[in-house]
Amino acid sequence: MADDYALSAQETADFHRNGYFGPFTVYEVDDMKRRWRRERLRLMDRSDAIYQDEAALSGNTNISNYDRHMDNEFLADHICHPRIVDRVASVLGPDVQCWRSEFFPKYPGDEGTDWHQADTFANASGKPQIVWPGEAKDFGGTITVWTAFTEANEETGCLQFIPGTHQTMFYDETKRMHYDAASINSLEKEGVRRGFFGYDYRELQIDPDWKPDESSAVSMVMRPGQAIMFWSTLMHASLPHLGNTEEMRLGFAGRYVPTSVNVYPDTDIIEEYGGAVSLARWGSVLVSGTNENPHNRMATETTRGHGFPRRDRSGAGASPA
Ligand SMILES: O=C(O)CCC(=O)C(=O)O
Ligand SMILES: [Fe+2]
Repeated sequence: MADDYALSAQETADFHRNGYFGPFTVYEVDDMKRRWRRERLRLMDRSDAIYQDEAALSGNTNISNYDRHMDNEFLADHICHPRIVDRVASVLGPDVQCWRSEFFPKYPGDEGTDWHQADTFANASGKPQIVWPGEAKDFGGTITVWTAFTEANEETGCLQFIPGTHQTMFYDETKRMHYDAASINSLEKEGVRRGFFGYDYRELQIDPDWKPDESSAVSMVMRPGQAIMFWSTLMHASLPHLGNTEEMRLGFAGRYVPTSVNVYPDTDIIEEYGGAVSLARWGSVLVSGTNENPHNRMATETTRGHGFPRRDRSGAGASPA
């Protein structure tokens, strides 16, 4: 393919060692800023969003930020972007689905996100949201591609990673956390204001006395339009927004797994972050290859009839030197 963005052998090796790859450019800075000025206004109209339940509409729960690629054309094209999908497919294989997208806003003064790892994503809901087949069942996770729609730096609240931590879970997602909306923006950990959207992620620690090795943490400073891909099982967090600038920090995360993974098995609602929504209009998006998994429901177009542009990587080989 002329425009093949697959990872090189060296980049793939780096990804497997560190648990992340990037940042890499999806849009040039000015292009991203121009697009976001337009899309942020369009997104205020939720009339075709797939979650119309009261909890989603109230806007005080994370669920209101889920899966807007299902009604917004820019986000639909974004999760299918060749610069993202080729890189993800070079790790996951040719048959890839995007099962969730989420906005992560940090407004001036907001706390950072707690250190955490996610394997099945039962962390907040209590039910596994992704289940890998066979041998991989005990250890799965998803590849998240987090794109900075605005400046993400140590003042606005960039992501932080602890490289190489993606192979061992320090949290048990079968334990329960307790949601308390009043705890938002009120907790401090090791001198940094961090929380988990109304939960305290430390409640899931396997060893209550363990602490993440923050001395090894690296900050992922990103310009608007840059993206980073990482295993959800990598130890990750974000810094608080210090409020030195009025611009919010906004990340948009797409979550990807092979089509062989079962998504939302045995459930027709998502219940977490103090809200619940029906999955009646949800579908996974096949971003590359084919789906032969009868358990998964695929959406072929947005609720406004825009088709998801699928990547076909079957003919992709090594790029000519
Ligand atoms: O943006 C953040 O603060 C957290 C993002 C995150 O945890 C994720 O994308 O999985
Ligand atoms: Fe996360």
